[in-house]
Amino acid sequence: MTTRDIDELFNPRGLNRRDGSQRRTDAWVGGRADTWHGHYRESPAIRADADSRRMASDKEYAARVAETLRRRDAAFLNGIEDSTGDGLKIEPVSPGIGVVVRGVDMANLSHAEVERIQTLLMERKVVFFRDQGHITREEHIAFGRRFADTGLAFGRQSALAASKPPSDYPEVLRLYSDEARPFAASNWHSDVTWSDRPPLGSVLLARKAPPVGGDTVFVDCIALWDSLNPALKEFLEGRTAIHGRAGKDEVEHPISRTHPVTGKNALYINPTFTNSICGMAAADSARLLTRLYAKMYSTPEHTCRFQWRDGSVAMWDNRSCQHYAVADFWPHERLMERVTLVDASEEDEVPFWLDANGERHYSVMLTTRESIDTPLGYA
Ligand SMILES: O=C(O)CCC(=O)C(=O)O
Ligand SMILES: [Fe+2]
Repeated sequence: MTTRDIDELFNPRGLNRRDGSQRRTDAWVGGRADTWHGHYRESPAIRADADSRRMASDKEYAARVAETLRRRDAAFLNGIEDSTGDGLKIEPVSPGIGVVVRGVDMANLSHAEVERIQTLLMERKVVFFRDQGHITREEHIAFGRRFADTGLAFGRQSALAASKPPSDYPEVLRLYSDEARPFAASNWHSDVTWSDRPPLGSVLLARKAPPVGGDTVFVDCIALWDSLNPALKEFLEGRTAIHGRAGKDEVEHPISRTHPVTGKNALYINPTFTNSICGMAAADSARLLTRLYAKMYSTPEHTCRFQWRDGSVAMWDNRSCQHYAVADFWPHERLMERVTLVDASEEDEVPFWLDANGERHYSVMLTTRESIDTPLGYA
């Protein structure tokens, strides 16, 4: 595919199309500017594993998908109680990503609850709990260990933790901001993609939520991958991008990352850590990344937004979603504590793309692991 072909894929359509009478000079590709006439089916179709383009032309097929979605959403909206009778109530935050699970005490989880939460995490990419302010740091860590191993701030990378003042809980990352120390991770990212072993996920607890603002937004990267034009998917599949700092902590990750549990592919680039697409001229890579980001971060259909209260928790799958902490709450205090989850096996922990023959193509660290001693930011 040539650069021209790629440009064509991103050309505005519908109301925003370029024609003789209407000459847009921007390169906007987000929102619905690159839309096609069936776009309103796109996000629902992804949830049903359906083909939105076929839905546009095949009415019977579309009706079957509609039925599937009605049933699925009704089940969710009823806050279904599991057949195992675990008494958990679930409440979707959006149709595709995010779910609040009620009736959980993180300090006291049954085996069935762990399994249910794990399943929900795989399906919904981020799971929220309320009213967990009572849990101790030990219990926070112990909760994480029901699902995976726990790491330090950067997952397997211990460097920063080692440089911090010793604490009784090196596994608990404290994120504090107030008037004098304003801070928010207000940049789209998935954690630690400058490493070849980014953490599997995190369990973030609001010890003190601001009275207003400071929400966190999550975006579903599997839906983002699915929503790309098929020709662009084909172009990107098997390609890699460089993340990190030149000569310091550079790693080559697949752009389409296959999830080790669900087998689904996620769009695995982010403007915080990704530098360039391999095998493309710098200008072409920059242009394509910019367009992909514009699409990724301006499609609210694939996002959910969580409003924190004291004791609220977000547990995310770092392989299938990205997040952004909204920096609108200054001068208020916001204190978050995070336990970082890592895979037990390096085989699953190192990102990979699974090709059609079932072969895994792993990320490659371009600098030595030791050179990650001074990581990029905290995220
Ligand atoms: O503060 C937040 O809401 C998110 C912070 C963050 O990016 C992280 O913990 O990885
Ligand atoms: Fe983060």
